[in-house]
Amino acid sequence: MKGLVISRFGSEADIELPDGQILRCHLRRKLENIVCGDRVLCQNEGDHQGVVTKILPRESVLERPIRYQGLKAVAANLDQICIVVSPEPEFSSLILDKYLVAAEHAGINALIIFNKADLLPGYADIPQQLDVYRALDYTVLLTSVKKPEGLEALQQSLSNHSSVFVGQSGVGKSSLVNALLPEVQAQVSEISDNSGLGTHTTTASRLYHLPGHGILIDSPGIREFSLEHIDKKLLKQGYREIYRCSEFCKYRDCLHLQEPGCAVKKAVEENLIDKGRYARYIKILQQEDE
Ligand SMILES: Nc1nc2c(ncn2[C@@H]2O[C@H](COP(=O)(O)OP(=O)(O)OP(=O)(O)O)[C@@H](O)[C@H]2O)c(=O)[nH]1
Ligand SMILES: [Mg+2]
Ligand SMILES: [Zn+2]
Repeated sequence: MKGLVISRFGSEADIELPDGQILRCHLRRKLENIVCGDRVLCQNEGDHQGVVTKILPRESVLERPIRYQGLKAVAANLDQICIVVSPEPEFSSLILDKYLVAAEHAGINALIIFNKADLLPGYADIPQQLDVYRALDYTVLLTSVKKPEGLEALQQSLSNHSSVFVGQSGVGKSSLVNALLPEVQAQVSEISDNSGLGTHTTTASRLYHLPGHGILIDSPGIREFSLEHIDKKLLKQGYREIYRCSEFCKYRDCLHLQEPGCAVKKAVEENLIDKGRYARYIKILQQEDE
């Protein structure tokens, strides 16, 4: 029978069956890469145990590279990637850009959620930094779980979509899930005083149903989001304004470094392309670490 992957841990997964029941299933070795949001075929083997026999074709998949392991799927069958950022842990345009590149690469619409808006105006420069993204037609929502603020607008943006929350550990992904779905009690914990970083509270992705139609997947935060799997030529497609402009470069394979007749460099000089975005594109291109 058909099922939907609700959660995945080690060699097992929780599968939601058409009648709403959750069946804990064993995963065969060759089906090891199943993730939240996957639609699968499974068999009930009795005793509240089942086995997944097949992954049905995916409409979309968000992937990220894991060091020494290669590409790993994060979630499947999404139509929206919600990148959650916050003032604490420290906001990083570079990390945001990397998620956006991954979203563009996967062909999935991205939504930027600036959470912990209650910590403004101490960090009033961040909404300004986000204006660059608004100008690129990304939707940016300001939310606060503590105040609370912006949660209705967020709910509206999520309804009728299949979304995943991604972002650094500690930005408040699970807190937002709890605020949106009061019957859910996802585990949440404080940011470490020493490092100012999140403590990797969520250890496995988990799929929730939203009221009406819509799916929301909470994912574990990551400290580093490298883009090693993205081909250099594809990277520029991940920067949508660079991609649009590259059509006017003299050379089709222009990487916008020092090539003659580069329309992107010209647009940067003329302030038509944001200097910060271009600098980060170059930084990722040259694979520099922060
Ligand atoms: N001030 C403030 N704190 C918040 C807000 N949302 C979440 N927090 C706090 O941020 C901390 C981390 O929240 P989590 O929801 O566990 O963060 P997460 O993104 O799920 O972290 P991981 O599961 O590790 O990826 C907790 O102490 C929350 O109470 C907010 O809107 N304002
Ligand atoms: Mg969490
Ligand atoms: Zn160029």
